[in-house]
Amino acid sequence: MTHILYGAPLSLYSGKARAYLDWKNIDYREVLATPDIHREVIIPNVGRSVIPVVQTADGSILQDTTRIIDHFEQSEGGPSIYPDTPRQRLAALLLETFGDEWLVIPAMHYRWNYNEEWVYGEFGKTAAPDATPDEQYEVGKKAGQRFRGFVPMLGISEATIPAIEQSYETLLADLNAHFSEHDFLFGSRPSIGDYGLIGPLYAHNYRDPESGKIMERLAPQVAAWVRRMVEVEKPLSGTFLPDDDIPGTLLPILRRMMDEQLPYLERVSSMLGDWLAENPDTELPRAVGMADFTVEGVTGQRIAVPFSLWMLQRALDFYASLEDPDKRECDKLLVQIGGVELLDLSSSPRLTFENHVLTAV
Ligand SMILES: N[C@@H](CCC(=O)N[C@@H](CS)C(=O)NCC(=O)O)C(=O)O
Repeated sequence: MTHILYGAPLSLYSGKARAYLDWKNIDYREVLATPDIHREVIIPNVGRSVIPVVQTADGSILQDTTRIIDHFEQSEGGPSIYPDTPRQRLAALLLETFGDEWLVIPAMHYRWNYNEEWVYGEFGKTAAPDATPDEQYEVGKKAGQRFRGFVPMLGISEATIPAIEQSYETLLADLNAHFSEHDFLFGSRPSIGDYGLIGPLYAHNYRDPESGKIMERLAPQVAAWVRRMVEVEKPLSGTFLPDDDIPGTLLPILRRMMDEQLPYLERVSSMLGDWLAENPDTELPRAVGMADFTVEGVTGQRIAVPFSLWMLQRALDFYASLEDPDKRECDKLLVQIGGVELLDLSSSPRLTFENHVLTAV
């Protein structure tokens, strides 16, 4: 029996998992996550409706792309998407957090403000694969409402949209410059950072037609990188750059993360601390309130998501595991990207993510 990926073509995190499984040359088949699959497989095993989910050949259920990736990194061995060297590995983990937890803002903005009618059809193709296009549109309109409802919660509003677009277009220009020189973030092999970025940059910002046109027009090298990521020609191949090199073209991208996402993560950390003090022994909610965030000088409010801190904790744990000389090298990188305060977040409430549940310990 092979492994099964329950996912969908329009799903951000399914794209991340699929691209990784293909590069890792995993023997799997993808099954569309229809309402029946949610009811019969996903909800009973994971406790909520979420994709992607992997059922391994021995029947274990994996949810969350990071968990899925780490499972196969361990079980398969072989070439790894985690660089061995300190600066590259830290930067890769940070960029996974940036892609997974921050670029969902431009992803959802462009999807819902430029592709709304089209995407209802896509929701319908997942919810009712055998229906006619008209029926799919109607079914999809209902199914998509839940996701449309996330848009304001993510901080996407009339006031913030011009800043979100300015930020995204500059990010595209920065990534375009990088991918003009390198196949992937750290050389000729994709890293965990590439997989973080591919979620939003494939399913939403490349595959959604209007968003894809914007990417092709402004950043053709980014579109070419998306194709390299999702149409895997040489699994398990390539190398990371020698000497733990962080190409200069990555610095503006890391700086953007520190400028935009880090202050937000600091607020979420402090709000989580307050929430835990007031709600001892209570299961963590998905959001612990609304937090300010600022993009290109414009401030909005978005849900304060503790899960984002769990993603960051992976990078901080890696830093903490390093010996002093390697830490000093990473410190220099953090100075270069304006991210020294990142290390203060190591005193953030500690989180675990076990059995599909996020818990403060
Ligand atoms: N961090 C998770 C996120 C999974 C996720 O949010 N998936 C989306 C679809 S791409 C979903 O099912 N959202 C519905 C929900 O969470 O309520 C991962 O990496 O797998």
